[in-house]
Amino acid sequence: MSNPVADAARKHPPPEGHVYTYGTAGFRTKADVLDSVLTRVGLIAALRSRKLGGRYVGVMITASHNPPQDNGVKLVEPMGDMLEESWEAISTEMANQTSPEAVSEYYQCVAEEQKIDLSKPANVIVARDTRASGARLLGCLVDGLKAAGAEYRDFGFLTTPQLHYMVRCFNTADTPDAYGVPTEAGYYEKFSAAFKKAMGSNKPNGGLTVDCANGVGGPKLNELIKYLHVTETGLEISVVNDNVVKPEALNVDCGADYVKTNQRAPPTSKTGPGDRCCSLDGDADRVVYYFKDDQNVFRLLDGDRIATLVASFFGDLVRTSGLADQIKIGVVQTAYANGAATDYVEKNLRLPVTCTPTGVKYLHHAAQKLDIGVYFEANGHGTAIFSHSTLNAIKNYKPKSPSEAENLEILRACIDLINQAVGDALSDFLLVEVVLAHKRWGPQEWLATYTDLPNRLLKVLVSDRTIFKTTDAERKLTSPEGVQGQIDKEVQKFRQGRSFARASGTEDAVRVYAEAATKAEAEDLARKVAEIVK
Ligand code: NG1
Ligand code: ZN
Repeated sequence: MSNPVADAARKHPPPEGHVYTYGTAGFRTKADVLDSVLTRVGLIAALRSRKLGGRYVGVMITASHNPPQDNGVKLVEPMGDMLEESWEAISTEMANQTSPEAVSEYYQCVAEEQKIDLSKPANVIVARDTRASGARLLGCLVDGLKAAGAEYRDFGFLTTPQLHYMVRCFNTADTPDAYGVPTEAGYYEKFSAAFKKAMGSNKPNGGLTVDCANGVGGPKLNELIKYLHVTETGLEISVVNDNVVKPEALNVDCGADYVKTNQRAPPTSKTGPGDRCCSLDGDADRVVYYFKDDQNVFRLLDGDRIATLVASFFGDLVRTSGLADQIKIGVVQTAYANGAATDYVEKNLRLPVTCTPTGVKYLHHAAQKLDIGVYFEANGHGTAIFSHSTLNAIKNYKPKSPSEAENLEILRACIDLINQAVGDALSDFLLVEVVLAHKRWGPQEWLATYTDLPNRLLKVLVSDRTIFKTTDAERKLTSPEGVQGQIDKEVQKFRQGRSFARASGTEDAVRVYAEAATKAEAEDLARKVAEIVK
């Protein structure tokens, strides 16, 4: 009897002895060991869609900010959320089946356990970033999708957030919650129209340079710019590092991760003092801002800064539109948020802060509990989301004065400007531009809101990172025994010291973060803690 699932698995056998894990960013590793994983992800995507009654699920092939020779794949739920946790485990188990027969058996077993009717339709939307390995991996994925009898649409190159957008659009089409037109043009039209409305009569102060990490964000931003009409909005954007013809240049000496980790501008940067710059990562779901001050010193405005800027703006808008007693705003951060940012939100903005483990899905879930949840990782990954009742309150509110009406219009436009499916670097930087224009702020005024505590992030190679277990939103180690005690002892010796260590979910390493009163102390504390975990 023919067995297309086993046949597909046979065509793409796994390398011997490799163990795969569906981590915080899906499967991610060297591209040359991913063929078998992609085929199996095709099978899982079909199962997941069938489990959800044939709703569209997404598959994105990307390794984000990681080096050009890496790649990865992640699944997207119908509303654009990250894959449900129990299915992460199913995906991991599927990826680690070795023989074709075992793959086919496991496929049947999931169908049975999950009560999935395999004869029902499955719908999958696929896209990839610009990595050289993407085309080959797409082929492997399609073999899995076809073997499972799924209908699929391949959107070619998209940013990760564009793929999330498409998935949400397809699933909400012809409903009152219709998210947008599920085409690339639909995406550009939606966000550019919202940007123009949110800007109102305000004009940006000077141009913006966007570093696209030589990734898929480059061509997509160039496309978006055509819809933004600089003559209308006054936003002059210069796009740099948008070379996708040379895939080996991806994320190399440029991009959001380079800027955040090295705390410096890409070496190719040619901007002058006070010029606003931002950097996207390789799949354009992260953005960080920066500029050179009058002394030519590099100044970073990272994800924490974007969160504080956006939260304070929404706070103002909610108040000035007359909705303050109906809508509460909160900020969600991870342990990597700068202590000064947390302090600023709690003490100056007087908003509650929730701390979650690393990984957007945790932040997203925490933000879903708030009326307006602003969540950003320090590395620039994030967005703001609005609860259903908040959206209704904003939609139905009858303004009591022309000024309330004007602010309400801006608030409504901001909701459309934010990609609520997932953090989106393109939509996020447009929102930042809106806020700066409304506040009539340059980067210097933004920076002046609070002073970051000096900090240092180190990557420590250990023989087995799985022994590092944490609690308290990853801020304390419970294993190996005794290590946390040693860290605490070290931290106490430093003024304004804070440090923690956790196993990375995307790389084979332990990350150590430290902050303290001075740069030298932060570096010293990070090194001491790194010695402890080594
Ligand atoms: P890991 O490798 O688990 O630290 C990194 C980032 C996360 C998140 C994921 C997914 C840091 C310290 N960690 O996770 O914030 O963005 O990658 O891309 O930046
Ligand atoms: Zn990314």
